[in-house]
Amino acid sequence: MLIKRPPDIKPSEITSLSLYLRRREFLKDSALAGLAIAGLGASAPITAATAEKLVNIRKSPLSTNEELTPFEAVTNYNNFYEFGTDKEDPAANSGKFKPHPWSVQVAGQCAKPGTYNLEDFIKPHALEERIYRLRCVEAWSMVIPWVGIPLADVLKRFEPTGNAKYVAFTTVMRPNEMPGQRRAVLEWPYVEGLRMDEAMHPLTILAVGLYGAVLPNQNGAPLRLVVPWKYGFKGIKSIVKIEFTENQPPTTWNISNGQEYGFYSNVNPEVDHPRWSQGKERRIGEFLKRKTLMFNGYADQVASLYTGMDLQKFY
Ligand SMILES: Nc1nc2c(c(=O)[nH]1)N[C@H]1C(S)=C(S)[C@@H](COP(=O)(O)O)O[C@H]1N2
Ligand SMILES: [Mo]
Repeated sequence: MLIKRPPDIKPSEITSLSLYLRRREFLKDSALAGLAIAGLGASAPITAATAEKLVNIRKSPLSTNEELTPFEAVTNYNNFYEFGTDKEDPAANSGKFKPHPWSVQVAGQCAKPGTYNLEDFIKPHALEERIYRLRCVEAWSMVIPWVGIPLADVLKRFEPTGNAKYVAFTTVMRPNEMPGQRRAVLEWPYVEGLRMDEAMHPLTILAVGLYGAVLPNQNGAPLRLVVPWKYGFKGIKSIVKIEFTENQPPTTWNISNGQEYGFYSNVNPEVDHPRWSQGKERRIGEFLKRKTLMFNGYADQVASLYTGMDLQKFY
């Protein structure tokens, strides 16, 4: 998450792409769609048109109605250090990664620990589209149409016990497929965690897709966390383990640099990162910065989770 260079997507590129995507949306249901997309394909990003579509997705009332960040930006400007530290690296280096078949180990304080196939706990008919802002600690943001299910619905099925106070998540460890893991830029595997009430909050989802299609590898295929009121780094990708714990679990960025990254990681314009302000953000594709909102704009829904906590201390 270190800033290495200014974000490098030109607004002009995004505008033309946005038009392309709207055109696709318009054509989708017509008999000519396949032909039209094939025709556009020569100059357009191939992934937008070819990503495997998900079906029967419900629209969620919890979505923001802000303008979407184009598919091209969402899938080519990524943080996924397992594939390299530059924003273009995940798209360039994740082609060999195999997200199928996939299983997730469930462990710790629950009645039903075990190893579950992805299909066992992500029921296709339960999929929802949730359009959320993603606010990175580097002070850029996007609006992404995620496809997923509430994390609470998944967790409840494992019957957490009264001792389950936190949920810990672990990313897959596959240095053969993830070139970034061959270098010690972070401690591998990547780990993250939430307090139980944060994990069970209706805004917290496990995502399996975006833009109506399965998650591209660079966005965390086949399963990643999305917590819209927290900085992007809480959104751990390619999850292989979920563990209910009594104690607060370690988190990768806190291990890496505890002065700069805390466990809570709530988007908070009033608590600066030690090296830069969190007061403003650049929405990818926009020229002028906008003010960062408390809890990334979700204060009405989540502020009560932190009543009585000193948010300077619990950053
Ligand atoms: N396993 C893993 N998960 C990760 C990261 C990572 O490096 N490894 N980066 C995080 C950061 S810093 C951000 S901002 C988001 C970016 O998600 P996106 O690339 O889908 O936009 O993923 C988060 N999840
Ligand atoms: Mo980030």
